[in-house]
Amino acid sequence: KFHPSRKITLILAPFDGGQPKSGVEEGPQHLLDAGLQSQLEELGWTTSIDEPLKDLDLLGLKKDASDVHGIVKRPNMVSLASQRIHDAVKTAALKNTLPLTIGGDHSIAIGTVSGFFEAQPDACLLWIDAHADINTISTTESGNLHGCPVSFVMGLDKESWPPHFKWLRPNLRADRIAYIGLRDVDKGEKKILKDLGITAFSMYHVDKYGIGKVVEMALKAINPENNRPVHVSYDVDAIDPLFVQATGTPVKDGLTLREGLFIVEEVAATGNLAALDVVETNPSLALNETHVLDTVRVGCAIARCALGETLL
Ligand code: EXY
Ligand code: MN
Ligand code: MN
Ligand code: MN
Repeated sequence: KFHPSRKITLILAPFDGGQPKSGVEEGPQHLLDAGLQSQLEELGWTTSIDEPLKDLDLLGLKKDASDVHGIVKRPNMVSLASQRIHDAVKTAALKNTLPLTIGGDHSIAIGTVSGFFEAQPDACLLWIDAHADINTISTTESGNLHGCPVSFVMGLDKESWPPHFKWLRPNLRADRIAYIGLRDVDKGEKKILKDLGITAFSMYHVDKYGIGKVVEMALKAINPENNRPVHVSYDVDAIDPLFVQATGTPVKDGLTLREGLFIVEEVAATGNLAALDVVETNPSLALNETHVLDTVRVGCAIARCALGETLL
């Protein structure tokens, strides 16, 4: 429904500033090397590539020891990168192409979500993750901004924001986001989810209702008339580490690979997918080459299933 012309802007976000482990910035190149672009073209999409971080001195920014705000690490680096990504996603969406952003760590969603919702204010967001990524500047215990993107785009605890984020206009409402796959949620995050009444399906709910019902309930909550553009922000750690080993914060007892792909197959079937992020593949955290290939293949499969690949 939203992309009859089937054009994708592939936005590369080789970014690791939202967390401490190097290697996640190599994710985009690995997915490209695995043939992502031709796989999407095979499905009938035209693709073009945008590299919004290309002329940012990421290595230099990473070395800047003064880039801290209390316990929060690298607010300047994360802000600069997310602003570039915000502009790229917004521009892609306004050109009637589907922004597919490849990370990189999940802090880049500060840019993808805020940018997409500026272009499509009626959109809704499905966040697929083992984690809720909704810590605020006050609740974060790690100081890693990849645990905080949702709180930024919702404007939570804005008084405490590092000054670098002045450019950011929060535009995500609590009734427009639903989570699937949660199983490692901090105490402070649980309180936020509860207080704001955010729709969240943990692995408990997947076990209780089955993935089919969970996806149905999640979409019903954020898109009751089935007429809103849907942004899916997909953290590969939602899927069990049996299938996805090469990621920075793996959590056991996750989605099976089929459950993980089914979620995006269902979104694809609604015809409403309008933006997609695939984040947190970190090839250097694998124990062997098979693990790297497995994880990278899962990243590509998520994109293909979201963009129309079917089993039959
Ligand atoms: N909740 C923890 C934190 O805030 O540090 C862990 C966050 C991990 C975030 C990963 C990418 O989804
Ligand atoms: Mn995440
Ligand atoms: Mn803007
Ligand atoms: Mn995660």
